[in-house]
Amino acid sequence: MARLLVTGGAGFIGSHFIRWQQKNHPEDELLCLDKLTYAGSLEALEEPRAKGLTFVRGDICDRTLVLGLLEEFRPQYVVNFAAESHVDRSIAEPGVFVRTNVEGVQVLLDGCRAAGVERFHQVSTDEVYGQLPLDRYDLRFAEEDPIRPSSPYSAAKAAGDLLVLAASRTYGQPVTISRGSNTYGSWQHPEKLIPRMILLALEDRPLPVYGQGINVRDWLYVEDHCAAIDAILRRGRSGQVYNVGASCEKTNLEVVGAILKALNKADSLITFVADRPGHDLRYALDWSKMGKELGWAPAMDFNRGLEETVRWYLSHRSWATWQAER
Ligand code: NAD
Ligand code: TDX
Repeated sequence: MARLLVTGGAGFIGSHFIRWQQKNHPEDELLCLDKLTYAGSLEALEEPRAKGLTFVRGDICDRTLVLGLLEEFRPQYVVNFAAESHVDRSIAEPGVFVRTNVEGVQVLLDGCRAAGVERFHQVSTDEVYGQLPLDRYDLRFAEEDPIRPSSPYSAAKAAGDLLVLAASRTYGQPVTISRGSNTYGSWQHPEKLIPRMILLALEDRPLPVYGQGINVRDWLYVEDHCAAIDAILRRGRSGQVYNVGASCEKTNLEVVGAILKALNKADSLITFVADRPGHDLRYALDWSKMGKELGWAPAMDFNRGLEETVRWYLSHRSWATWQAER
C-alpha cells in the first residue's frame, strides 16, 4: 500500500489520474491538494471522494500548508498537476503563471525533500521545446533537445522543469518529469480547443479558429496520459525526463472538422479569427523512451476518443456551460 499526494487533482488531467489510481491501485491512499481556481471543479472529484479520496483546498505556493500536509500524510509519492494551464490566459496575465508554475514547484520540491518523499513527479508539457516548422515532418523533439518555450505559459513550465532537474542534480532528490502532448477527454475546461468547439457547435455559434487553422498538435487521450504518468512515477528512473506523445498529429482545422462531423453540423460555422500572438506551428514528440523503458504506448484511437468526448459533453452540458462562464 502506498500513499499519494496529488496536487491540482480537481483539474482536467489530475481528476482523471485520481480515478485511474482508484481503479488500478485500489489499495493506495490518496490525498488531493487543490486551490480550486476557475479551472478546478469539485464535481469532478465527487465519485473519487465517495471512494475514499481526501480533499484539501489550498495553494501549492503556501509553504506552511504544504510542509504541514507532507508531515502529516507522509506520502511515498507526490504528483504535481497544479498549474495555470491555458496559453491564451498566460498572454493576458503572465504573473500568476510564474507564481504557480515556478514558485509552486519549488515549494513542493522543498517540502518533498524535507519530508523524505520517495518520488516527486512533475507533470510538464511538450510546449517547453517550442515549435517545429510545418514543412519538416521528419522532425520530432526528443528528451535531450534544448528547451525553447514560446509563451509565458510554456516558459513558466520550462522554468519549473529546470528547478526539478536542479533538485535532482544538486541534492540527489528523487524526481521525474513527463512532457505530455495536447490532451483531450471528459472534464476538460471549455477554454481549450476541443470542448470549446463542441459547446459552440451545439449552440450553432461561430467556431473561432486562430489564423488559418494550419497549426498542428499531437492529440493524446487523457487515460493514456494518466497511464504514462503512473508508469513513470512507479517505474521510471529518477532524474529522467519522459516524453509522452500519441503520434496523432492533426491540424486544428482537421480537429474542428471532425467535431462538426460528429455533431452533424455544417463547416460554415468555422470562422477564422486573429492568430494567437507567438502561436507555435507544430508540436511533435519522439516518445520511444516510454516504449523502450516502460513498455507504455497510447491505446486510444483518435476518432473513438473524440466520439466518447463529444458524447460526454452532450450529457454534461450544464457542467461545461457553468465552467465556461466562470
Ligand atoms: P487544469 O487547468 O484543468 O487544472 C489545473 C488544476 O490546478 C485546477 O484544478 C486548479 O484549481 C489547480 N491549481 C491551479 N493553481 C493552483 C495552485 N497554486 N495551488 C493548487 N492548485 C492549483 O490543467 P490540466 O489541463 O489538467 O493540466 C494539468 C497539468 O498537465 C498542468 O501542469 C499542465 O501544464 C500539464 N499538461 C496539460 C496538457 C493539456 O493538454 N491539458 C498537456 C500536457 C501537460
Ligand atoms: O478557440 C480556439 N481556437 C483555436 O484555433 C482555441 C482555444 C485554440 N485554438 C488553437 C490554438 C492551438 O493551436 O487550437 C490549438 C489548441 O489550443 P489549446 O486547446 O489552447 O491548447 P494549446 O495551446 O495547444 O496547449 C494545450 O496543450 C499543451 C494545453 O492547454 C496546455 O496546458 C498543454 O501544455
